[in-house]
Amino acid sequence: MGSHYDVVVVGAGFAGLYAVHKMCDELGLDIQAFEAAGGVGGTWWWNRYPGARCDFESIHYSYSFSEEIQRGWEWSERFAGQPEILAYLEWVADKLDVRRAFRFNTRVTSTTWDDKAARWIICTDDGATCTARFVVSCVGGLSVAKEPEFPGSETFRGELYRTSSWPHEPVDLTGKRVAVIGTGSTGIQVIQSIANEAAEVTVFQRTPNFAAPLGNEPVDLAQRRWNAEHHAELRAGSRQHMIGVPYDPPSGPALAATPDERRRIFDKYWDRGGFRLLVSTFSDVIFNQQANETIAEYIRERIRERVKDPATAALLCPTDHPYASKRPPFETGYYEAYNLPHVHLVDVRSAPIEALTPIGVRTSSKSYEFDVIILATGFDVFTRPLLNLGLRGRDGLKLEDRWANGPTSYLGVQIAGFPNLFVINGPKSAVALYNVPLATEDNVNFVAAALARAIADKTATFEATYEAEEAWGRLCEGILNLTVIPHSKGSWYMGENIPGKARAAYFFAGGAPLYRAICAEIAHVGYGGFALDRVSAPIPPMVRLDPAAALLLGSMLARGMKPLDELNLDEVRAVAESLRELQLPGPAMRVETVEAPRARIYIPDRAGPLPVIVFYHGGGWISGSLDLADAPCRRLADENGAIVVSAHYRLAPEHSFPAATDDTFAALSWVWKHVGAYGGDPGRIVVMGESAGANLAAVAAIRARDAGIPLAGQVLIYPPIDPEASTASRTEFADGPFFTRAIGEKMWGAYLGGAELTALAAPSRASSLAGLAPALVLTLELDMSRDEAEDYAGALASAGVPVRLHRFDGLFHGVFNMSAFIPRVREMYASIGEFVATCKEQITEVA
Ligand code: N01
Repeated sequence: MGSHYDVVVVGAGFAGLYAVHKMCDELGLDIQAFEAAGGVGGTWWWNRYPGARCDFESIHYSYSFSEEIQRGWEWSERFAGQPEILAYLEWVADKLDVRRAFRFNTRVTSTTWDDKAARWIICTDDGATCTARFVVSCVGGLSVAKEPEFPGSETFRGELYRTSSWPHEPVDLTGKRVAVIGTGSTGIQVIQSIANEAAEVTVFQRTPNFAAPLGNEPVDLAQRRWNAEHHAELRAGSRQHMIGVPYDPPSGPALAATPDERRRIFDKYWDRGGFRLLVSTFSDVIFNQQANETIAEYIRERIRERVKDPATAALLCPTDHPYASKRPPFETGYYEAYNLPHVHLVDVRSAPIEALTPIGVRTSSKSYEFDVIILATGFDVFTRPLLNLGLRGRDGLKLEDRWANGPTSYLGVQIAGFPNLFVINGPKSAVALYNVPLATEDNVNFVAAALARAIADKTATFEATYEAEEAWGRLCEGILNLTVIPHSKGSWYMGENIPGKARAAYFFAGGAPLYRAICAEIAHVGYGGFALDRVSAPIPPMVRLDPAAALLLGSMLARGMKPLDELNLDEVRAVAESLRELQLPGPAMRVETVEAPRARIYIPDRAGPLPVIVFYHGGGWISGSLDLADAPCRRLADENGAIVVSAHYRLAPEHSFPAATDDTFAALSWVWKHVGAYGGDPGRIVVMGESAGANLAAVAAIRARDAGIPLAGQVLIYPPIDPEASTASRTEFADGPFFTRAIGEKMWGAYLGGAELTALAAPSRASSLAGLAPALVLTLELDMSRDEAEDYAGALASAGVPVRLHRFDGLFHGVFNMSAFIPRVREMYASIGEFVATCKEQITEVA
């Protein structure tokens, strides 16, 4: 068998060039790289069709890993055309001297895992075979054209071109009758570019697209200077942004804006060009169909303004899918092309193309004659390029069989059953909605670190586990289902552009910052979810997140949220108050305030006497306020038909232990005596708290028992119970998500202020828990205080207290205050509602 390498890399696009550089020059590995094309460039080598250009600005759509490369190249246009991008990649390849690793014009035909040798056997179309310990696929997602569905292409007597394998020699269209089939990003670029060159252009459109202006222009000297001076901050901004470009954040929800405000914002970003229209306008357009319709109608209006013939304009206006549910295309004079007398639009939705004929195109209603036909019908995205490598994994497992029901992967980087195969920007990676060069660098860096680890540890096999793949697949699908994307029809986003291809989540739509944070966590915990020499590390918490919680965390990361434990006291307090923006607004109702003890009393408009909830806000005893608890208390009052008393308590460190427990118990005592005057039933008081407030509620329940105050129940929403608890969840979720062990320890420290730990701070230390009010304990899977709370529920049950324990999967500490963004918080309210309703009855033990 031929030669033996450490790594085989396949592909010489953005990913392949950087991967070879990283692995050869930084890891010192012995590499063979293959490329089917005759040179470097990947997609930019193949797609030479007229008008091909990028639609992320070139200063962002370029490598960031090398200061020298970044500073050494100057872009002539904001959005460079294909020749310039190709020239850039050729220049980079020379600078890095990576061409020597490649065999060009060589296609990989089979890639087979040899379990005994723990190596891949790679065969190429030149008849050669080699082996490698690792294979790194850099074949790209949009690199295999979709097979045309219509017969007869071989019979056409004119010139037939596919955009994705456009000739290297110039194609002269002057004086010719040209057909363009397809109006995706590619078709749109072709049509606007050839409209003035060909004698006639006939566009066959099946689905109109929402195209918005690209905003391309030459980059002048002043702009170049400015770009050079601001590279570092532009790149930092890009890495922080959901799609990897430093664009403005959106202005809140479209549905909260007036029509005039919406118009102003849409106009602003329409004029500025590119993806800004999607990402800098309104936060809800990608998540909410009604909000989406506001931007969709805006684009339709602009199309109608630009296209003179109303019937043509109507045909060009999409009505069957939400904006951005298909990958949005960008244009320069596309719609104006249809005002030219020799540009015609044919609707092939109503009369589909049946065949290409010797003279042109035949639809179900008519035959057309052409000199040239251009196919811009898209790609078999993500899966086909990998399937074409002829992959067979462990025990001869064929990738086709593994993916019979749609692609699976962990992070888009590995596929279970295919050890030591790494994929850059594979299916279920973040690349589809992430500036490609940066997405590529992130993936290559992750893979290079994994290889370095495997090599250092002499690990023979490095592979994703099936469980991790499943968890990742659930997260990808769950996030996608929160967006309007699944409402598209025929989009490559969902695999629907290829007849017979599985409809699935083909990519991770949680945004670049979250994707990067997840990858970092996975690496940090020793490659959680991967098996090294078949020994697997647990799937890290962030992969197990509820999709909505994941998205929220992603948007916090995008806004530059620092870890809570790195914040000072004022910052922690500001973060706690800012959580109000994440809450669903509470219903309007009568609210009274009392000053001693300080409290707000929420009084629903119902006939009393009503059950009573005494609520203590969270905030780690050092932050939070009655304002933070306002919306939840309104909702609790409304949903439970209860008087809710939201009790103020003094905060640490200014007022350390026992100030908070004394205040909260004093409030409870006051409620017991006075709530009748507000329509409450003192015989049906439930004490309730969230987080640190739940700790105070648990202690108040003990003090109430000891003082002879009857309680109907206690609701402890993810309570911290004991600062010295030594539990598995404390270790597993020490780094979050969101709430960390370090901030928990700081909060406990501030609260106790050096005081001796007693049952008044740690309720599990009470000499007896017998006789306490029935309890509902709500815990969260991904919360470090989970186990101590569940242990406390167990201790209550052992002491004969009726207990309900309800654990919520995928959620992290603090979510009770995030109801507007995490729909499943509703389930917490429902659980509380059921408990409060039965508080006077016998509660069965479920702990
Ligand atoms: O492919 P597409 P693309 N009869 O799948 C039509 C990237 N890109 O090559 O929508 C008639 O979007 C099909 O119609 P329908 C970018 O990510 C980027 O244009 O299925 N029509 C559609 O109109 C982009 O999303 C840039 O009804 C048929 C078109 O062909 C991705 O590549 C530039 C048909 C295919 O559109 C793919 O874009 C170019 C049939 N039988 C591409 N079959 C940049 O600017 C298909 N169609 C960076």
